[in-house]
Amino acid sequence: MAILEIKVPDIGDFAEVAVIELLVKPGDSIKAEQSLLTVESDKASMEIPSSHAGVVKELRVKLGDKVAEGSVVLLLETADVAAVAPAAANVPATNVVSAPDRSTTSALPAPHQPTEQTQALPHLPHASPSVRKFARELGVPLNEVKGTGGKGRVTLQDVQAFSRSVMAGTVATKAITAVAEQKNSATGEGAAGAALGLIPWPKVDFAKFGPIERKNIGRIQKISAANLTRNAIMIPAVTNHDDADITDLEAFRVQLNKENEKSGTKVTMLAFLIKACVAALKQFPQFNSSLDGEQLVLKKYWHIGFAADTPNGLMVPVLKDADQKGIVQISTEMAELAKKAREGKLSPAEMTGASFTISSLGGIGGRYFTPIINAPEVAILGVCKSRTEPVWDGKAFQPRLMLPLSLTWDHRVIDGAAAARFNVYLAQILGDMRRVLL
Ligand code: CAO
Repeated sequence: MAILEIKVPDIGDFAEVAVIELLVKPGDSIKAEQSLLTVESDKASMEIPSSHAGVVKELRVKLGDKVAEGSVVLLLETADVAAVAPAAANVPATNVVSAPDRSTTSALPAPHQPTEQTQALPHLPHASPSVRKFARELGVPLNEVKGTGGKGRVTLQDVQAFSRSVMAGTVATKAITAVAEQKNSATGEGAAGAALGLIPWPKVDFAKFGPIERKNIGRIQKISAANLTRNAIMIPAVTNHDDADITDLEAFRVQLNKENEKSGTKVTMLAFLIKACVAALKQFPQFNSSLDGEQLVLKKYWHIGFAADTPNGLMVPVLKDADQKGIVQISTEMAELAKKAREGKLSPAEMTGASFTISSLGGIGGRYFTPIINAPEVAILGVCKSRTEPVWDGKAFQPRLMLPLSLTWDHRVIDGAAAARFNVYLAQILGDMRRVLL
């Protein structure tokens, strides 16, 4: 065992730099090359790595301290004394201060170059490399985050809080506002598109080409537009298409509706889809989650939103606890929620809390489409109209009723293989609903 002094290595042209972030504390076990602290000059910020693996015994610096090349930043207890070999370098950055088994020696940590040149990016606020990396991973525009650290430095907490506000819809980034303004503005006067480097929205005198009528855009449509724009821009979304053979399920549905004719409850394919989706969500829990900063929130409830076309625009009522309800109850509740949506009578509670959404155009038509994820959910299923198609069974083509499925998913949480598996599993369930019992 040896106690090493870990020192600030050669940091280039900077005479003195300030400690802005401590990345380890006494008692921490660290690996060689692990970052110990972040220092910052007025030109750059950089992380100081450890030359050895070991346990931090004592920190010799605190936030705000000024350090220079050779300053001791911490004492490290290491068993790695063999690695403390004399290095062919003129700046010892590590000294053994207590080495019962060996004589004093020194080693140079791996050279570490400044990782961020703020000089080259004059508009970027102060932030450590790890905070910049974190912001980049989340897609958070750092120059829009208000820093609460010293000299207005943006901290990890600032980035997390900003990201949460955007997800909650209380804050919009300039990029979102710009596109929303452009999309919301019938006249294209929203100049904020410039923030995205986009050319201005085309401004056309339509009356020059023929008669026109102007209508104000409704409140619900405006809200939807802002949300859809944010979700379309911020989520790296991909859509996988597949088909489910619902021949037997449709026969069962028709029979069920005959049986329930007197009660008046009509079961549509959407009720089965909700039930089948719950089974698939249980099988692939990441589809029933949300991103929250650095964490994934996996939900242990299955509340399914469904898009409803209403005279006022798109609404998404939420069928709560779909896992605990049977097909007939789901159908009844869905019909009530859809009616309320069309009458504009949904309460906020009936429109919130969804963990996954289905958008069914099955009653209308079409083959496939690419629905936009209803943030902060991470996936949405689009469904179109089923039709009878010739399906090869290995010997002959059979007429089968096929349902087109389009699953859009957030690539930050889900990957293509999982999405393909989700669709395959969902199609299996719809092919034989007995599988929900498994
Ligand atoms: N394939 C074939 N037929 C289908 C079907 C499908 N996938 N889904 C529904 N149908 C049939 C129903 O069985 C019903 O047939 P009958 O009239 O013969 O009984 C008919 O289509 C109409 O169904 P519906 O639309 O009334 O009922 P639903 O449960 O399927 O859907 C609701 C309810 C509220 C989701 C729907 O009315 C609606 O608003 N859909 C539009 C959703 C939308 O706008 N999505 C896009 C969002 S992105 O802008």
